[in-house]
Amino acid sequence: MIPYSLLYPITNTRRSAVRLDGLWRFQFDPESRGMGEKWQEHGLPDSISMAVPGSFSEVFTETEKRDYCGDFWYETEFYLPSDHAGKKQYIRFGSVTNRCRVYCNGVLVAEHEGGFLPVVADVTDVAAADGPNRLVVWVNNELNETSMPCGAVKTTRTGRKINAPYFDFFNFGGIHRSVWLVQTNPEAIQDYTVDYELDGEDALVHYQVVTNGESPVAVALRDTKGQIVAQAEGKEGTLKVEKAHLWKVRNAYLYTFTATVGTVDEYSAKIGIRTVEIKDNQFWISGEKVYLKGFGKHEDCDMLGKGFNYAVAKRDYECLKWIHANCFRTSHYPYAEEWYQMADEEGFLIIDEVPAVGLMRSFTNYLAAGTGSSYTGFFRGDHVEKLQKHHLQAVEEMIIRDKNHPSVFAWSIFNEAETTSPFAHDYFAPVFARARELDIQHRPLTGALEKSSGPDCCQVYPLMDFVCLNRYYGWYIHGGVMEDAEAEFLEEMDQWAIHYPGHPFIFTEYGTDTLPEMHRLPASMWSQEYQDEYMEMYAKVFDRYPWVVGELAWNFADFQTGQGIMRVGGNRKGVFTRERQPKQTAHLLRRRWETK
Ligand code: BDP
Repeated sequence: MIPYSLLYPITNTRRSAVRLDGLWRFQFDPESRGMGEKWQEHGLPDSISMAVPGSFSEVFTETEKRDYCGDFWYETEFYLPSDHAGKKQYIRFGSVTNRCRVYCNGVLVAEHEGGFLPVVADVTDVAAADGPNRLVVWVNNELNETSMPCGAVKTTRTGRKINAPYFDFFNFGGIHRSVWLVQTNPEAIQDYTVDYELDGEDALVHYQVVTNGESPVAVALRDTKGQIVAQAEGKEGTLKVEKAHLWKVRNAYLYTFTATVGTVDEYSAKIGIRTVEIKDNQFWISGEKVYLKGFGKHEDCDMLGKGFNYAVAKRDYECLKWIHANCFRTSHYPYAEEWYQMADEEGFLIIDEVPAVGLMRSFTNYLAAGTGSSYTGFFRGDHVEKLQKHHLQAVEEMIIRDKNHPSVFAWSIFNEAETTSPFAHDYFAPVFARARELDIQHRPLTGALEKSSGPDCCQVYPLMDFVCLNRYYGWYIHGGVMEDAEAEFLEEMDQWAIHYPGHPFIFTEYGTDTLPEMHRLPASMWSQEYQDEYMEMYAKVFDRYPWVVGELAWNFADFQTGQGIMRVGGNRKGVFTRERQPKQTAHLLRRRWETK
């Protein structure tokens, strides 16, 4: 069964969507008593208020609350719209991290594993017409080796559980994205898919609309002035657009695609007509060669944690435009859908990454990954089957959710997994195959490789259409000795040229932790000057190899991580600070990217 995530909620004359965001009730449940005491039925006995969307960790002032690991609960009430009779009602969460069970008036209506993709609950039969309806959500944020992302749970001497991630960002928990009450007719659109073909100046938009009934389907495409430019009938078909405006990088043109089902449903969304090709070792978007410039990002901000906020996203896009970026990777999980809508509109390219991070057993994974000493036998053991099941589920949910965004031009199947054993190949082959099967646009697939995944031993890059490298020569390796860093870097690049010719490569991570207040002459690690020298060295190496067709620096902004002797208030590799102000190197990248 395809996991339809109920299209992004919209309101029109046939369907409605109401945001349930705001202050919800919230309670920690360290002893996991709630279920036995039936909090799901009676409500939370001793709750406080909590912002939705938001991460609870980022608002508290006490260590135990910030680092809380275990079960926690949310509760709110909702009323059905007045015209609800004979309609279907759904509650849709953009995400709940890391897993949840949703109860409406005491009845279990949804269960979801994974914290970065939508959770949909059908509440039609349990929500009362005369409300209020009690919505209670059990959430758990414990990491393990079958969850996406992976990690473990440790217990302190006082018996307090804490998360021990195998990845380098704070494991923020909570309801991170908007919650909607969606109303549709019983017969409704479940999903739609578009694909493009260019025919001279014209474009063919091949479409499929999935409904749960037999009423006739009609589709129309409108230009930015609202004029219909093509129409068709049927659940599948082709729209011919004469003299099509193509969606181009940083020069987006969006049409409005509308599907109508008899008199019962209508769904509209913005689409961009564009093609994605790899030829001659390069990316071509809508027939134009594109060099990728930008960052790996995080959903991360002061006070919000991973909570989505329009103003923060808007600021990020303004910074991206200022620095002349054209691309980012949603490291290390699919972001809130609004990020993609904004990228569609601004003409940014996105490498959409599934939350497969930490597939390597290490509490300082970044160190193991950065230095290339990471083999831990991860893909052997009892956890693997379940992990792969969750991985496949996340790939399916991500592709179903994001496939129609013109900004999404590639899928990343993992970040820095342990790829050097044959077990890794056996693990990943079906996951890549499933992604290929699901995406009718056949977008290229990739994964981000850490240092150990070298050209001579990585078992997984042959599955990829282009290769993403995360490299830290000059930071984790030969930190402070730039000539050795450069020499070893060049040696590796020459090996890649021999082992995987004919494929484009991009850098999806390279960077140095840099304190905005620290200046040093001569440059030394952690200073603004060192970040500049490092970026200059990387630029020189990139420019030497014509098959390097993109540079996504690590990271767009400083971000929160767990505590550690190598983390000063988080990861400081941001080119911008966590407050989204430029470090010195932002100016250097801006100059380079203006003409690159
Ligand atoms: C890589 C990881 C990334 C880390 C980065 C770093 O992919 O999540 O934040 O290194 O060390 O290992 O900054």
